[in-house]
Amino acid sequence: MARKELAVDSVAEAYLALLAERGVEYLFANAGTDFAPLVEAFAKAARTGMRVPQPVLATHENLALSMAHGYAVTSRRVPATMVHVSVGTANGVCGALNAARENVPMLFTAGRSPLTESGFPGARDVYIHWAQEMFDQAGMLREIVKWEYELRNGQQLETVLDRALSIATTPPGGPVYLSLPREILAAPLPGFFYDSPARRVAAAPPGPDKGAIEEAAGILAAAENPLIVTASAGRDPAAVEALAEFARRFAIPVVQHRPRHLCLPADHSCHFGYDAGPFLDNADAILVLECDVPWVPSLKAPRPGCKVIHIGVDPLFSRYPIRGFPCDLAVIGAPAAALSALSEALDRHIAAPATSERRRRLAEQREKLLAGWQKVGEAVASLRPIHMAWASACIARVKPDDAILVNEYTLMQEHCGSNRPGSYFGSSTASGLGWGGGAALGAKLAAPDRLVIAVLGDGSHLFGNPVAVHHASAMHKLPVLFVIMNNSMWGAVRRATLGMYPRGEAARSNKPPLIDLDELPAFEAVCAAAGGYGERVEDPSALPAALERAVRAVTVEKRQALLNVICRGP
Ligand SMILES: Cc1ncc(C[n+]2csc(CCOP(=O)(O)OP(=O)(O)O)c2C)c(N)n1
Repeated sequence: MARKELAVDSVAEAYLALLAERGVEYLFANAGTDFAPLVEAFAKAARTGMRVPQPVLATHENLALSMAHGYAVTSRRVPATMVHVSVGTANGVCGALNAARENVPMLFTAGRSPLTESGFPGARDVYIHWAQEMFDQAGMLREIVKWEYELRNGQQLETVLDRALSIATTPPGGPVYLSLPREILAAPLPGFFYDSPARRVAAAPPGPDKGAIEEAAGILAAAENPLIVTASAGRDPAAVEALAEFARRFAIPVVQHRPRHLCLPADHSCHFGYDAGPFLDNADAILVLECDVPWVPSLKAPRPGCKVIHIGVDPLFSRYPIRGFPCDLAVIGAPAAALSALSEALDRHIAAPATSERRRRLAEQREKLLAGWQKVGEAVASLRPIHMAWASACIARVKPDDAILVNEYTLMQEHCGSNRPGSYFGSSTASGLGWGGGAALGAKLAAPDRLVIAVLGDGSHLFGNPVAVHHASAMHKLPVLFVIMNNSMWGAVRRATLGMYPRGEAARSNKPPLIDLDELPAFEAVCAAAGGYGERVEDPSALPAALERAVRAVTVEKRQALLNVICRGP
C-alpha cells in the first residue's frame, strides 16, 4: 500500500492516469467539444508514455456502449465509456439499459456543457454550449444506473472514481454515470496524490443464508420432478462448473430460458434446451437461478402446487417494476457459492438411489429431445428461403469449440450449442436492439485470438448502425464474422400482431404495415465497402462453403466478413 504522487497539468490527465491505475484498459468514446482536455491529455500521454487507457473511437454512442458491454462480459473487466454531453447521453441510454438489466459493470461518463460563459479555461466558446446544457442531464438515466454524480473538482477525483468503480462492480453489478464538466477537466491539479492500490474496493459477493439453503434443500429433496431454470448463472464461469456438477449429481434437468451467458455445456446430460414449457405440467419444485423470466405465465405456468425457489444476487429483480412469479423461497447469493452450499445440504437430505431412477428417465427424455432437434434440422436443411435452424446448424459445423457467439435474436441454439463457459452471449433481456455488432467487436477486443461470430437479424443489424460497426471493425482491427439472418422483416412485430389478432385484419393482409423491410441494402456490399469480405447466400446447400470462406477471411486474412443469408423466420 503506497501513496503515490503524479505530476500532471490538468484534472483530465490525472483522471486518465487514475483510470489506468485502477485497471481500466479501454475508454470507448464518441467525442465532442467537451473532450478537448481529454484529447489533449491523451496526446500528451502518447508523447510522455504515461499509462492511460487505450481510447477506442466509436462513431455512434450505442456502438460505444455495446462494444463496452461485449468487452466487459468477455474480459470480466470494467470498461469506461465517454460520450458528448446531453445529446451523447441520450444516444447512449439504450446501451446503458441493456447493460443495467444484465448487471454489466461499466463506467459511463459524459461531458457537461461548459458551466461558465467566460473567464475560466474551458468556458463556453461555441454556440452549442448554451442549448446543449440541461437542468438535469443525468435525469435521462438515473433510473437505469446504480449511481450517478458529477465531478465538481480535481481534489475529489480519487474518491469519486473509486466510489464509481466500486459501486459498479459490487454484485449485482451495473453501469454508473459520471458527468465531467469541461472546466473541471481543464483545471490544473498541482500535487496530485493517490493510493495504489485503491483503498475503496467493491464489496464481496453475498453468501447464501444457511437456514434458507437448508429449506431449499428440503424442497428439492422432497420433489420427484425438480427443474432448474436459468438465464445468467454463467456470468461467472465458476458457476457453470458448479451447476454442471450439481445437476449431474442430483439428476436435475436444466433449462436455459433466453440465456445471456452459457450456463451449462450443450453436451451435458442435464441440458434440456431453452424452453421450460414441456416440464411445467410435471415439475413439483423449480429452482429459478439468476433468471428474471423463467417462463411466460400468460402462455404456460407451473402447476399450482409446484414449489418455486429463486436464487441470485438479486433474486427478486428489485429494479423491475412488476415481476410476480411465485416465490416460496428467495435466497440472495452468487450462484457458484449458493450451488456449492446447496449441494452440501442436499447430500444430507437425499440418498443416491433416490436419484438413480430419475437419472435413467432423464437420459431417455434427453435422447428424445436431441432426436427431435435433429429431425427438425434435417427437415429444413434444403428449404429455400434458408431456414434459421439450418443456418444455425451450419454455423455449428464451422465454429471451433472456443469460438465466441454473440446472438442478437436469430441464432437457434438447439442447432448450435456451445460447451465452453464464456463462449456464448445473448442480447440483453431489455432487448434494446442494435447491440450485437458492437458487442461482438468488444468481445474480439477482449479475446483477440478467438473467432467471434455475431448472429444478427436484418432488423437488429440495421438498429446497430452497420456502417459505424464495419468502420470500427476496420479501424480497430477487430475482424469479426457477421452472419445476418435476413428475413426482410421485423418478424417479432409480425408474430406479436398475429399472436394478439390471429384472425384479424393484419393476419388476412398480404402485407401488413410496419413489418416488411423491403428494399434492404446489400449488407454484404456494405461490409465490403469497409474492406471486409461479403457474400449473399440464398441456396441452402451453398451455405456451408460460404461459411468456410467467411471464416477463412476472418481467421487467415484477418478482415471482417459478412454473410447475408436470405432466410425464412423461425
Ligand atoms: C431499440 C428497439 N427498438 C424496437 C424494438 C422492437 N423490436 C423487437 S424485435 C424487432 C425486430 C427485429 O428484427 P430482426 O432482427 O430482423 O429479427 P426478426 O424479428 O425478424 O426475427 C423490433 C423492431 C426493440 N426491441 N428495440
